[in-house]
Parts: sequence; structure tokens; C-alpha cells
Amino acid sequence: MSQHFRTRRAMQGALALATLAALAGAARADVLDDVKARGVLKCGVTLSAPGFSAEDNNGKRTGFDVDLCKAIGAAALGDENKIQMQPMDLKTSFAALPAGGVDVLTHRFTWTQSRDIGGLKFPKIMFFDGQGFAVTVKSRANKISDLNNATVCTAQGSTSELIVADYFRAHKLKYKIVTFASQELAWDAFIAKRCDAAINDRSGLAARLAKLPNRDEFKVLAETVSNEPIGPIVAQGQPRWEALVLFTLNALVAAEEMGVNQGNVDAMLKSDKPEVQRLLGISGDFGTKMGVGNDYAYKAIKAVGNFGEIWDRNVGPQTPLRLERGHNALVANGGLMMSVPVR
Ligand SMILES: N[C@@H](CCC(=O)N[C@@H](CS)C(=O)NCC(=O)O)C(=O)O
Repeated sequence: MSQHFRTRRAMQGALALATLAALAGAARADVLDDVKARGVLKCGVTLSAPGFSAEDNNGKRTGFDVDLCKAIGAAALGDENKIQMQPMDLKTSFAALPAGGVDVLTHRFTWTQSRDIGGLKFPKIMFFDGQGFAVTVKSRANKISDLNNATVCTAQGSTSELIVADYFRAHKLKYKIVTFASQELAWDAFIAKRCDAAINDRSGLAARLAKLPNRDEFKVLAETVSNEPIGPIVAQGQPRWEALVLFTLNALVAAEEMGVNQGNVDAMLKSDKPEVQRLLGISGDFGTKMGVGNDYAYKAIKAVGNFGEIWDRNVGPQTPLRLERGHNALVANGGLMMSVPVR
């Protein structure tokens, strides 16, 4: 066995033990019980990505990620206002889950193998995205190969770090990556021209471009360099909580599939369709089996509407982000979004 291998293995072992010890030390009791006893749901959200999680002119935080937090609050506590949002960056978010600082991250984080086996669970993909590069129009870069020798800005610990390394190496392009403590800081550096390009989820780039007064001076290159399956995150080892988060998110998608929305959900309580009756808790006992009321999905839909309504309100074609549904359309409409059967 080479010295190198021994050292590396020893290091990995020590790291794994340290992670386990940290998780065990910080192990939480039942998160659903915690949330109910506290009477407040704590969600970790992005610092500032308009359309996803940002403060409006009245200092009220709104967006797609905020709506997912409200839906979970409505399902768990019967009231979407019993939530507390904690804006946090990539570095602090993941540690906050096992430590109990937050109950769920309704963030813009990608489901990856290392995060999953590292103790984070992604109950449902709520946003199919991919990463791209933003550049200045002035740079005359039209495709990624024009970025040879470029300096690229991104956030520490983001999926982008590996994506840039893999992509540029595979295409024999030279690059310099500069990482920041948050995506917010990375973007500011790009805007200040400290780097030639910024890489992020295409939705994240759209969000940050939407708030620029001089947005016409920037563009996003057409190539998408990765798949980014994004969704809320819970700590591992919390099966009740994971199920409630999963089936609350699932209900938002199922509602769109069934034609149930925020405006008609009360009328739909009288629907004679068995699937609608099960979704809204008129029949069955899915809610009580998960530790909440049978009307958990009704409460969530009443609070924020179905998945399509959440999309349209926050990031859709009529908003500054102008995002088409694309992969996020229902399977019935040619997209990838579908619910787990409510039966
Ligand atoms: N999807 C990527 C990137 C996530 C990301 O950059 N999210 C943006 C929001 S669009 C952000 O601001 N994250 C918090 C931060 O970096 O401070 C990942 O999971 O690593």
C-alpha cells in the first residue's frame, strides 16, 4: 500500500467519522414534533434572488422558494403565516439542518450524490434547471469556447466549481475560477467586472439579471452545461418530516394535474372525483397517517395555489424573470414535472 493511499484513506476515514460525530451530536428529535411544539416552521432561504426569495419594496420576502415554505407551514401547522424565514448562504445552510437551526431549506440547491449521502435529503425535485454562463455583451463572447483564459466567478461549495473544472478541462480551455462566500458576492464581483463570466443555475442568472438597471449590457450564453435537479432539503433520519415535505410539495403538482387551484379549491371539496377527494382529504386518512390533519394538502393549495400558479406568480413569462415552463411543464404538457400518485 503506498504512503499516498494510506494517508488519503486515513484522511477520508477521519473526515467520515467527524461528519458522523457531528451529525450524531446534533441529532434532532422528531422534526415534525418540534415544529408543532414550537408552532412555527423555520425555513432557510436564499439571501436575495428576485422571483425566488427576496424582499419586496415593503420589506416583505416573496418568491417561489418562499411559497414552498408557506405551503409546508400550512400543511404542518394549518397556517402559512406561522413561518420564519432565515436567509442564509450556501456555506451556512447545510450545517443548519442537522443542527436544528432550520427545519427545511427551500433554497436553490441541487440534488447531488455527495450532498445526499452526506446527510441531506431532497424529497422532491421542484425545479429542473441547468447551469449557464453570464457575460457582458461588450466581451463579444457568444459561446463557451470564447471563454478560453476567462476568469469565472461563483460561490464556494456550489455545484458550479466542479462543473467549470470538468467542462473547461474536457474542452481544453484555460480558466481561472474565483469563489466567494455567497452567490450574491460572486455576482457583485462579476458586475464590478472583476471576472469575465459568472456561472450559476440559469434561473439564478435570470433572477439576478432581472434586478439590474443595465440588464441589456449582459447576456446568458445559450449552452447549458449541466443538469440541476433542485428542490427543498431536509436532514436525513427524519422519515415523518421527509414524508410530510414530500407529499406537501407533491400535492402542489397533483393539484395542477387535477385542475385544482387556489381559486377553486373550496368548490373542489365537493368534487365527485375520487382522486380529488383523496388529495383534499375528503376521503382517506393520508394526513393523520403522516401526523397532520387530513386537510394538509387543501391548506397548502389554499395558501399558495398549485405548482403552475406558483410558477406564474413568481418566475413565469409575466414576471421580470420571464421564465417559460420548459422542463418544468407537467408531463402531460411535454415537461418532466409529475406527482407521485395520491392513492
Ligand atoms: N444549484 C447550485 C447553485 C445554488 C445557488 O447558487 N443558489 C443561489 C440562488 S439562485 C444562491 O444565492 N445561493 C445562496 C448563496 O450562494 O449565497 C448548487 O446547488 O450548488
